Amino acid sequence: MQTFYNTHHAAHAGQFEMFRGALVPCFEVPARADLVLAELQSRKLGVVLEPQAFDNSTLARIHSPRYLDFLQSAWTQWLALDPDNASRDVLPSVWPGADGRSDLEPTNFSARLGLYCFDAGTPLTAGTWQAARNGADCALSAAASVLGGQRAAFALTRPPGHHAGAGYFGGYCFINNAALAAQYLRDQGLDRVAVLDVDYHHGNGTQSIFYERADVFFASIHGDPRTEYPFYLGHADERGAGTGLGANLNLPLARGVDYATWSQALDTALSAITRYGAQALVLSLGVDTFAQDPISGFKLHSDDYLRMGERIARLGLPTVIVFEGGYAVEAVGVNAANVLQAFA
Ligand code: SP5
Ligand code: ZN
Repeated sequence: MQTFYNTHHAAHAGQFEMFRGALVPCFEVPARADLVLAELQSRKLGVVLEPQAFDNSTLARIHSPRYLDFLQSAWTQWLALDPDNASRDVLPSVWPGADGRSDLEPTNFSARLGLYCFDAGTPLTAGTWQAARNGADCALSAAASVLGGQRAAFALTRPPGHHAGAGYFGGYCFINNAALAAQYLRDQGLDRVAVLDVDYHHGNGTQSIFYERADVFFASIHGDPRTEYPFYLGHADERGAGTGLGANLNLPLARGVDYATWSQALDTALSAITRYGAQALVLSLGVDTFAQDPISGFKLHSDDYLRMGERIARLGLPTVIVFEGGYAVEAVGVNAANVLQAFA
């Protein structure tokens, strides 16, 4: 399998995220991607490639121009407030809320920041744009590889992407890599594409991007949003809207479930994708479903990722695999590589 590795990923290295009134060290750290790469190399799983460079207009197929402008210039604006900001990450402290206007862009940087993100857990740093932008190239290159006839390709990148919407970041995500890959498959001529999101957290960004569209089916298996992040989206009654009605499938599960239960939801998702008639699959591969994950609540074990990979491969679809979450750093390489090995 071809792996498109983001050689710039470590340019994004947040220091702290807000948790219960305190700044705690980030869970989403550069070592995550390095350890997946090391595991792929030690197992000699396929070939590691540099991505091709795609134009910004490809990113604008998913993200709003004003959001991309903000993301690209945010660090410079942050430094303009105070040169001492160079040693501090950007974190928001104010949001428009349900009744504030988001059609107007405030002049104040902090106010604009709140328009473009939804949590205080996602530090933006000096290298965030560079890392996320190169990650988009990895996802698009993996999609191009699959269009070129490869059975599967892997975008090994961070920061992750599935919480990022058309116009906002959050949940450690800035650019929605899976959505970009799915859109690219559509733009290059496939009529029906499915995104399967197996990260522990609901892929609210991906869902929102495709919610009113019938040409991209979104299925997600995740912790029940009544208790789990990102809380405000991911319920079973969210089935799509307008022409997209029926093209969104959420399978929330209670904290604590193991692979026996989880895999039943996987079967449900895969059957729905088959019924939908997808011509290609984008897999948002988070391995934060692992029992030892420090911020999640499912109980999957390392061997379960082999079964997961086998089962998804049996769908028989050309598949773009995009790396998302997984924070048990010492196991993230083994778990992700298990999915890929079993798939290949
Ligand atoms: C891509 C992805 O997996 N994003 C997840 C974002 C989760 N952010 C909220 C984390 C809440 C951390 N709770 C800490 C509990 C530690 N005991
Ligand atoms: Zn996650």
